[in-house]
Amino acid sequence: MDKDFCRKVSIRGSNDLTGIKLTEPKRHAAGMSGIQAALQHTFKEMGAVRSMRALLKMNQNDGFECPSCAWPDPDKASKIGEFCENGAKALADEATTEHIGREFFRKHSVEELSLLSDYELNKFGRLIEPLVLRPGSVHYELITWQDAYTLISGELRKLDTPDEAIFYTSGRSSNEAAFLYGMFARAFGTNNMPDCSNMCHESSGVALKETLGIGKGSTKLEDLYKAEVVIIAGQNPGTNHPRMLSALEKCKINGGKIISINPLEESGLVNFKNPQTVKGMLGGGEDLTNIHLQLNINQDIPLIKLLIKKLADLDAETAKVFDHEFINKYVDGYDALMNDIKKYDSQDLLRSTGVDEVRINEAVQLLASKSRIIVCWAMGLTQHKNGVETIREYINLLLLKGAIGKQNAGTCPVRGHSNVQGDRSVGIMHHVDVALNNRIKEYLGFIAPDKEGLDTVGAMKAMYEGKGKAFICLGGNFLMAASDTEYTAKALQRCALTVQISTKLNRSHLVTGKTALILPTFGRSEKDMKKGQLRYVTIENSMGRVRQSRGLLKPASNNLKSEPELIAELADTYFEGNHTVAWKALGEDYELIRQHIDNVIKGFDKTSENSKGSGYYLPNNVRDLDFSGLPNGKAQLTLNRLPDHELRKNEFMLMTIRSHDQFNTTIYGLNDRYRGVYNERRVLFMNEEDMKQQDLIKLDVVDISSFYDDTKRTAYNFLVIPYKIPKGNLAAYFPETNVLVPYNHYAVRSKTPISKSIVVKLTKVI
Ligand SMILES: Nc1nc2c(c(=O)[nH]1)N[C@H]1C(S)=C(S)[C@@H](COP(=O)(O)OP(=O)(O)OC[C@H]3O[C@@H](n4cnc5c(=O)[nH]c(N)nc54)[C@H](O)[C@@H]3O)O[C@H]1N2
Ligand SMILES: Nc1nc2c(c(=O)[nH]1)N[C@H]1C(S)=C(S)[C@@H](COP(=O)(O)OP(=O)(O)OC[C@H]3O[C@@H](n4cnc5c(=O)[nH]c(N)nc54)[C@H](O)[C@@H]3O)O[C@H]1N2
Ligand code: SF4
Ligand SMILES: [Mo]
Repeated sequence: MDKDFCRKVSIRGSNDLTGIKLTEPKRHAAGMSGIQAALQHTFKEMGAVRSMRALLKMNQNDGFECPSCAWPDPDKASKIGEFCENGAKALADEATTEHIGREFFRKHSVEELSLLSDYELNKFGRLIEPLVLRPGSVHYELITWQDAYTLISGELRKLDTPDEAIFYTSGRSSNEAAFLYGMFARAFGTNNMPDCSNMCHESSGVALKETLGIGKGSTKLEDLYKAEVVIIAGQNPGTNHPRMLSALEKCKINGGKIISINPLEESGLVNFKNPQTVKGMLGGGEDLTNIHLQLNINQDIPLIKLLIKKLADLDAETAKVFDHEFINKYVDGYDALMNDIKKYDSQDLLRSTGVDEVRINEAVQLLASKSRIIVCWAMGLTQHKNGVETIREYINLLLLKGAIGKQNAGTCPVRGHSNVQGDRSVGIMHHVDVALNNRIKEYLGFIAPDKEGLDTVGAMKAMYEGKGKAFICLGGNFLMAASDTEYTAKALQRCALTVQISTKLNRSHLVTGKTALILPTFGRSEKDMKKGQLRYVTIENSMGRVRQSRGLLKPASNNLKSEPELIAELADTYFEGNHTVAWKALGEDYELIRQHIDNVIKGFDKTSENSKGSGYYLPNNVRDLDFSGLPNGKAQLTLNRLPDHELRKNEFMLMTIRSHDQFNTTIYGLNDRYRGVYNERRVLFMNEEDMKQQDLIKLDVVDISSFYDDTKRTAYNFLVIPYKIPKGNLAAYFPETNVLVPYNHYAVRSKTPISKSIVVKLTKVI
C-alpha cells in the first residue's frame, strides 16, 4: 500500500471511562427541568442574548426550521416556545461561539485529534474556513474555495468511470442543496447517492411503497389529536422527537389511548410534563401510555400476528372487528392472510414476544372496538434483518382495521433528520426513476444515468474493494454512522479523495482518503445573505409539508459558503461553465433552483409561493385512498415470516440506541438524564437476573463481542448497569457499539444495517 495512506489515526478515539454517576431512571420527561437544562446549555454555548433571539424564531413561520428532528410544527405556530429541550441543544451546538480554523489544525495533527472521543471533537466548535489535508501530511491547511473546487474537479476527472465517485447525503440539507447535489451527481454521470436514510427509515420506505404505494407516512399532525388509539412502536419520543409528546397529550385529553411497544419503558412514554402548558409546568404530568407491551427485541412480528389472530377470533363472532367494507373495496390479500395466520400457534407467538398475556388481551380489547388508529414508529422497527417485514406486519393491522386513508388514522414513520424526507423527495436516490430522468432531460437538458447506483452498504463495500475512489459527503459523519467501524475506516482510507461539507469537526474528517477536504458551511440558524438580500431554503417535515426556513444569526465566519452555493460553484468549475445547466446562476439565486424543482420533481408546485407561512403538503395517494399504482389497484396485505434468531447459551440480543445527550454521532454531553446515567456513555443496560447468571454486579466492566461469519468484533470497556429490560436483551449507545455491527448483515431488501439486533457475548474485564 502507498505509504501516504499510513496516517496513524485512531478510528475509535478514547475508550476510557469518564466517571459514572447513577440515579433512578426518570418516570416523566420534559417539564421545567427539561427547559432549564436546555437554556443553561444554550446560554453557555452561544450567549444568552443570541440564544433568546434565535429560540424565538425557531419553528416560526418567518424563522428557521429546527435543525434537529423532523417532527412537524403545528399549522398555526404559537408566538413563542415552538421548541423543545433537544431542539435548543441542537441550536446551541451549531451556533456555538467556539470556532476552529487553520491555527487549530496547524497546532493539532489529525493523528493527535483522532485519539480524542467524539464528544471532545465536537466540543472544539464550528469549522470556519476551507481546509485541505494533502497526501502524506497529517495537518489540515488553508485552501481557497476556488482551489478546493479545482482540486476536486481534477480528482473527479482522473476517475476511470463516473461510478468511481460516490455522493453521500445526510438529512440536514435543504431541498435546494439536495436537489443541486443530486443533479450534479447525475450530470457527472452516476447514481451513487447513498444517504443517511439507508441506515434509518429505508425499511419503512420499502414496506410502505409496496403495500400502500408511497414510501412516506399518511398521517398529518392534526390526525394525532383525535385518534382513538396511537401505537408507538420502536421509538423513544421523549428523547428523539420530544414535541411529539405534546401531540400525544392532546390525543389523551380528547380521550385517545396510547399503546407503547418497546423492550424499554422509555420515560416520556410513561409520564410527561408538558413545559408548554401551565398544567405541565406545575403538575405531576400526564400518564401517556395506557398499555405498555414490553417485548423482546425484534419480536414485533409475533406480537402483531398474535394481536391479529385474537382480533380475527373476535371478528369471526361479530364480523365487526375488522372493517370488511373497507377491505372489500380497497384491500388485496385478505383470504390469504386469514389462512396464513391460522398456521401460527398462539402460545408459540406469545412465548417469543415475552409479553404478559394479560397486557396483550387489554390491547386486543382496545383495538377491537376502535378504527381511528395510528401507528408511529422509528428505528426499533427498521434496523433488523426483517425490518421491512416487521413494518408490513404493522400495516396489515392497520388495513384490517380500515385505519388507512381516513382522518385520525394511518401510518406515521417518524423521521430522523429534519430534512431527510425532503432530500429523498428532491432526488437523493440511488435507484433509477425513469420518469424523473425524462423530466431531467426535458427541463435540465442532460441525460441522467440509467444504471442503479450504490446505497450506504454498497458504497462501503465499493470503497473497501477499491472501486469507489472519490467520496463526497454533504453533511453527516459516515465513519461513525455506518456499521462496522473498522471496515468503514479502511474503506475511507482507500479513497484517493474524501470531501466533507460540514459544520462541526467529527471523526470522518480525521480518518480520510489520501487527499481530504473540509468545506465549511452555514448552519440552519445563520443568515444566508447575497447581494444584500436574505435568502431562504425549504424543508419537508416528517408529514410531507414543505415550508421555508431562513436564518437570523451572523454566520460563524465570513469564509463559509451556503450548501447550494458551494455545490453550484463546484459543478460550475467541473463543467468549466460549459453545461446545459446554468450552475453558477442557480447558486446565486435559489428562486431559480425552486423553479427547477417544481418542473423536475413530481408533486412540487409553485414552491416559492406555496411554501410561505405554514407551507404546503406534497401529494399523498394514501390520503386520497388511491391505490391505482398497486397490483389490482388495491392496498396490499402481506404474509411475513417470523424472525429467526435462536439465542444460544451466553448469547444476548443487543440494540444500539441514542442517549438523551446526543444527536446521532454528535455527542452533546455525557448524561442520559431520563435513564438515570450521568457522565458516562460506555454503559450496557442489562436485566438483573441475566447479570446474576453471568456473575456480574453493578458497574462491572465487560467487553462486548459479536461473531458473524467467523469474524470476532469487539467493543471494549463497558460498565454494566442493572435495568428494566427483558431477559436476554441488552442495550448500549450508538456509535460506540457500531464496531459490532457486521457490514454485510442488513435488512433484506432495504439494506439497513442490523443495528437493533446484534447477537453478542460478554467477557468480564478483570
Ligand atoms: N435528541 C435526538 N433526537 C433525534 C436523534 C438523536 O440522536 N438525538 N436522531 C434523529 C434520527 S436520525 C432518528 S432516525 C430518530 C431516531 O429515533 P428513535 O428510533 O426513537 O431512536 P433510538 O434511540 O434508536 O430508539 C429506538 C427505540 O426503539 C426501541 N427498540 C429497539 N429494538 C426494538 C424492537 O425490536 N422492537 C420495538 N418495538 N422497539 C425496539 C428502543 O428501546 C428505543 O426506545 O431520532 C431523531 N431525533
Ligand atoms: N449502531 C447504530 N448506527 C446508526 C444508528 C443506530 O441507531 N445505531 N442510526 C442510524 C441513523 S438513523 C442515521 S440517520 C445515521 C446518521 O448518520 P449521519 O447523518 O451521517 O450522521 P450525523 O451524526 O447526523 O452527522 C453529524 C455531522 O453532520 C454535520 N452537520 C451538522 N449540521 C450540518 C448542516 O447543516 N450542514 C452540513 N453540511 N453538515 C452538517 C456536522 O459536521 C456533524 O458532525 O446513523 C445511523 N447509524
Ligand atoms: S421536536 Fe424535534 S424539530 Fe421540534 S423542536 Fe424538538 S428537536 Fe426540534
Ligand atoms: Mo435517522
